[in-house]
Amino acid sequence: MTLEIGVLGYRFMGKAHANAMARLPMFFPDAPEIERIVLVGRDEEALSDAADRLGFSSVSTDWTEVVDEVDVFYNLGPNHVHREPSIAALEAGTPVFCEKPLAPTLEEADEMAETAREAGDDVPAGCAFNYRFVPAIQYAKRLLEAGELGEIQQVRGRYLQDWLVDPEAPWSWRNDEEMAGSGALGDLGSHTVDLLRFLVGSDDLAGEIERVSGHLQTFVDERPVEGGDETRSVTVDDAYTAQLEFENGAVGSLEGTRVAAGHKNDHTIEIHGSEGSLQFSLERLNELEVLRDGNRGYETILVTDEDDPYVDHWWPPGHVLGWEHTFIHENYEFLSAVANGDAFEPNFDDGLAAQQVLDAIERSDEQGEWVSLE
Ligand code: SOE
Repeated sequence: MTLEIGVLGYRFMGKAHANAMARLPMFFPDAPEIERIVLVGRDEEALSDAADRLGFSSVSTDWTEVVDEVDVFYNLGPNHVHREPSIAALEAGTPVFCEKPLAPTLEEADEMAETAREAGDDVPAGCAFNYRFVPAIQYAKRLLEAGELGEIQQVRGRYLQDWLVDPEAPWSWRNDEEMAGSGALGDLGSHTVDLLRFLVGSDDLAGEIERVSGHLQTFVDERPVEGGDETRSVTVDDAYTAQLEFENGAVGSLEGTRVAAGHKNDHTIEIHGSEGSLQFSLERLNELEVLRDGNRGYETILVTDEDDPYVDHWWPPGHVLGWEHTFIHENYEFLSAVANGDAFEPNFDDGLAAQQVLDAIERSDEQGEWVSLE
């Protein structure tokens, strides 16, 4: 059976997912057969051009006509467009893959996760936290679950970018609270929170995040609108920091920013247990630094061996993978789950769980005190 796919959104994420879909039959022959049948957007001219480039056979400017016509619906639009089409698709029994953060607000994420639960496990609702599908992260998870780091005591996650360091960098929807929800917190922090939950969130490791103390900061309050003389207000954070406490008593710290000059896409995770440590950096994503067995220094594990996760689908050992592969891996897992009627993770409940942490960080900032998660 061929899965007919409809995708809303054709810019950055549209390109990343369309590229993944095009690569699947070449490198993952056991992936379900798919057809990119419709690309959805508002601007007809840009849409037709994108459909030609990204391999879609038709276009639509009305998502309501698409969500129940396709076998799978991808929601890759800006955050404020996540809720309505995703809910409509799930209510029509169509599996949904939605970009992160799941929604601009906790209320919307809650509603989306509830609809996904009602739709049931055979209608997968995935939240596209692509960094779970970096081979080194999956390798790290195996080590942690095998107990190789002992009891988890401390975690650290930071995600640094610099595309807003210039005060003249143009305004976009990512600077608007109504459309985005939050700034660096939601856009970057959602990834970091999800990775920490994925790696140490199980009951026999650190468990869930129980309370947080957060701080958000905006450095540039107005930005120029591209192609004109106007400016628009920035209503989200440029940077956030947070402290965490996990269920097992482990402590953690988070940081995310769009104004860290010199850092383009620097996502780092560090985990310390009673018997060892590990660290990962997206800028060296084929490597995992691990310290264990009482050694005094970190060992660099090159995650490009044939028995490493997904690598057998690609090149001979040592021929490195990149950022785009994370999308190919997540599309492979998600579409296989759809075809086989299996559950998929990260799902909308994972999207909601990340949103609960982000929301608590924002409330903590407003109230000036630690906030517990319910
Ligand atoms: C922001 O610049 C961004 O594109 C995020 O939206 C993505 O989720 C992240 O993977 C890369 O940075």
